Amino acid sequence: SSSASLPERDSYGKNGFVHIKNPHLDSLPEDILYHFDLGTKTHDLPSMFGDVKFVCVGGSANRMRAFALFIHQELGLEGEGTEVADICAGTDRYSMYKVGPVLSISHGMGIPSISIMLHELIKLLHHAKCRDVTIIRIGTSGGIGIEPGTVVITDVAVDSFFRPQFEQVVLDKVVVRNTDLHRELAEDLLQCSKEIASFPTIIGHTMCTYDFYEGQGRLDGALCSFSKEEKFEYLQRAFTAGVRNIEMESTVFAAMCQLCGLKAAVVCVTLLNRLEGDQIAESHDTLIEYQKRPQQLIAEYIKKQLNLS
Ligand code: R2B
Ligand code: URA
Repeated sequence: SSSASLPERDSYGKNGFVHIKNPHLDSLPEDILYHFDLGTKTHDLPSMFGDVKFVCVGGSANRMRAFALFIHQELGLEGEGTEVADICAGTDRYSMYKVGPVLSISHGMGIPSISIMLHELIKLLHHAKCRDVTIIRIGTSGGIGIEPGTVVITDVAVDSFFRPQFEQVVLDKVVVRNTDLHRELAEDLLQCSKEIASFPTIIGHTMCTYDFYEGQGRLDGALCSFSKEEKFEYLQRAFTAGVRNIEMESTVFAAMCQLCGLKAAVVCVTLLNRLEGDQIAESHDTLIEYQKRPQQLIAEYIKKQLNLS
């Protein structure tokens, strides 16, 4: 049909439930969420997860554990946060922590890794009958033409050609999906950043690539098939197209969350300015401090939503 080439997209849920767009799922006698080591027969997912309202995801298992401990402290919950246990301890693919209404999960690096996690997470939220869930990716990125340490809230994720879309290969066809993020959520997060005001925060486009080195125009990989001039010409064009940072998960994250009716945001700190270099050379302590910035912003947002601040 004539609409076949239009990107797939959806509007946000009418009843607040996640949308599972798979007619085959209902006929499964049991759903095993293999990479989480959870399942519908082995676990009571509604009682374990039914009260989840905020899901925060990020690449590293350690950082997502640190985020869970931090949010425990910020929400003023009882007990020692140190006892927060990894719900996915039966697998070392992903880590998952639950702190009150907040779920903190790692997704590894790159589109395939986060995509597997999101399939199982979205099914988990569905099986658990969660409603009105907001999902936020808190991550790291390379900035373009902005001060290192700046936090970028993504308005739209773009691919390596600066197109606002994600191409999913399904069987032997390419399905094109829209990668807009939730505009109002992005604005609310920017407002929160103004209230904290301890680091620069902007809204901009985020470019998502399949590689950290050549795929992001780096001159310092094991392979490099372009000149320094070509690198700068490409990054300059990205900047002109509105791209302010580069990472490796935002397009599939935006596409899947939107199709499943999840209100989603991407909030990444920039570790360097790619117009100044390719290597991440800041001190360990500086990098640790930078990585806390998206966490501080999201903690503030969640507290506001829960009327705790
Ligand atoms: C940001 O940082 C990782 C690469 O260093 C990757 O997961 C990403 O998106
Ligand atoms: N993550 C990326 O994907 N790129 C960077 O330059 C830094 C972190």
